[in-house]
Amino acid sequence: MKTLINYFILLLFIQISMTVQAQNQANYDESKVPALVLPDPFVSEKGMLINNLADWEKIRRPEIFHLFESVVYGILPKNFDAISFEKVNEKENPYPDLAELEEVNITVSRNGKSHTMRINLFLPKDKKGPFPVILLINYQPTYPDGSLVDEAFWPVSELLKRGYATASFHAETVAPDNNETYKNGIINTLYPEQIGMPNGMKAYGAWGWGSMRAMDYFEQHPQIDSKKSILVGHSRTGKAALWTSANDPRWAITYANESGCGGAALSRRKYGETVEAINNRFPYWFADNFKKYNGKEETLPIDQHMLPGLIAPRAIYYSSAKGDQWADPKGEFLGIKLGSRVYSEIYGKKIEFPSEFETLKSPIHQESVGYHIREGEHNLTWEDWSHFLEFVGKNLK
Ligand code: GTR
Repeated sequence: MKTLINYFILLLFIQISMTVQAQNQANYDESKVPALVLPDPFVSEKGMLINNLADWEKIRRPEIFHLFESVVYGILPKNFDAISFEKVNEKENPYPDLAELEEVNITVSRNGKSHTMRINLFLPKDKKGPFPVILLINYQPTYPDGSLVDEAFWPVSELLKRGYATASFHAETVAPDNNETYKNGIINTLYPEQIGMPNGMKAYGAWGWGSMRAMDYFEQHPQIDSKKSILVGHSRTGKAALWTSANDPRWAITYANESGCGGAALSRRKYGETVEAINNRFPYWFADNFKKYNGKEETLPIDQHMLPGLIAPRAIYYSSAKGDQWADPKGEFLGIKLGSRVYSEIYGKKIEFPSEFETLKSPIHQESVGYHIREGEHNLTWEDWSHFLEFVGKNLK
């Protein structure tokens, strides 16, 4: 036992020192950012100019989706044989006056095997549904005191008071956030054929799959207005939220807070966290193919400014923190600013982003696309939520 504990302490120590080393070696100097030559979202692989909805949806969107699936995130499998929902009663409801708590086991089977994941859903009490719902993909396995909610990160009571239902599931319930154990969830049980495939699913595919199963639950729930479903992720789960929504059109609004490298930020800027840094520290997040671009971001057939177009015309929101240079706030801003062109040029949304990042007035809330940057460090704070909720108020139709 003692040896095992020592082993985990050693692993933790190695992980922390790899992080510090990677962050210290990163480029934070704008003058060293390479001149950006980005792939064009509006030119097809055969060189055809894409400037209308039919060509976008029939030709270019599928091309871009396929590239993200094969070289960045890996497959998010959609097939299974059966799904069932069972309410359990294990934890105390932290909001007996404000909410009904539903702890739900979702069991999915495929090829004779099954996996059970858990979501926790709070429904406003003494208000009339059906309610819009906000799902947070949470990666804190359990809060230190064993509670279901940490208000500093997931402000459940504020959301309930504003008339939203809100739910979360822990990433661990479908794929542990760990290089040694990430397969010990749906990958081993339900989708073992994905193992070893260069474009096979890893943690992001699995976390996206979990979000889709939560949506399956919302869709059959009489107290939820599933057409008004909102998906939220911070950092690693912000990347997962974006990939989920690119796969699943049932999400009305998608919010990625400080999702950085492999999420909001342009990879070609090589500012802060790079493709190599993220693949070395988290080899189990993205498809194995992504590793081919370690140090060679300029050879990627896509860049992250092409990701919002996969979610369009549904609403999308990004945010950054000035103290979170590792996530490259300017790269995140450019990701959404350039990404919003599909919203305006193909879907006719009214969007005007400021041209300069350095002088922008935050928040920027446009039709279906929004962004803010705040002071402070890497975190999902009430300030982030409150800007986002204002955007939701304007865009949830
Ligand atoms: C960091 C990682 C980032 C981001 C972050 C987080 O260590 O480098 O890409 O995902 O973790 O999830 O908090």
